[in-house]
Amino acid sequence: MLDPSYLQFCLTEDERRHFDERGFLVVEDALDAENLGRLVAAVDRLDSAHRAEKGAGQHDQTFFADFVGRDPAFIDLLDWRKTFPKVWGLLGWNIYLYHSHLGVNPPVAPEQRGEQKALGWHQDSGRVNVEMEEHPRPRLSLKIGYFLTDLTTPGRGNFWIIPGSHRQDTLEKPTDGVSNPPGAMPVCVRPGTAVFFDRRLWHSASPNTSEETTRKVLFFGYGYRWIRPKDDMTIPEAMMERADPIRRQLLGWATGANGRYSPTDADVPLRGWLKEHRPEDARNVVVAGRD
Ligand SMILES: O=C(O)CCC(=O)C(=O)O
Repeated sequence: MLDPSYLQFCLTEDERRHFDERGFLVVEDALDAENLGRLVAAVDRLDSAHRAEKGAGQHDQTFFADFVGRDPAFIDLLDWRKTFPKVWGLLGWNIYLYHSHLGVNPPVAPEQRGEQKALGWHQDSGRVNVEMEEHPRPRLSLKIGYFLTDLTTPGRGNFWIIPGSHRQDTLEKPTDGVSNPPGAMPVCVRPGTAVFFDRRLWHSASPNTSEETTRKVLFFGYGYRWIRPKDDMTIPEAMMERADPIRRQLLGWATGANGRYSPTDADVPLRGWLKEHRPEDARNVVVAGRD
């Protein structure tokens, strides 16, 4: 449940400028040790069950979409005090969670450690990048990656980005087929760090070539309510019922289809809360981030 203590974590002008210009934002210590422990335990439970079901081996990666309803610890991140105010600061109030996925990335098999392979550089949202006629493409959504394990050193399955590439509709890759494009860098962060990125930022996963550190990460994608969900959004009924109105908004609840295009107050309780507590963010237009 949002309360006035959230307001101390609103997006600052420097953060807005950084996100607009560089396409990402790093929020250190977004999670404290207790919450990290709770989240890692929830990831481990889900991962063990998933591995058993798939018969996965010790070097196999877990990619698990639509995980958010699988544990109360995950749902609590939806409107997390240290990050959520920055989400509404960047996108405005007509938002919801359109996608979530988690990754558990153990070290690759020793014989694969030296392999040179191109990273999978992409912008998010698939066909959106082909069918939007506007250039540069519009922002539309962002993701937060919560890094739960130590990624201060490259080679541990770090998330890679090309800062400032979010207004580029195409990416030129080196012709040798394996090197990274100019400006590419691994995101090296401590456990508990949240990394926001514009869906257009060119980014990639990378192999974990370390000897023993398994990477664990949670990605939360927020977008406008008129964007279709990318997940099935399998939220247990009891969890939906327990959620307060703003969480329900974030989980995709609406008065009806048109409530996603022309929202009433009941569709967007976040706007009501902002009107009362942060009127400058309740305005009707998103002035930030226009290209
Ligand atoms: O797992 C990663 O580091 C990359 C995630 C990614 O590519 C994405 O969220 O689109």
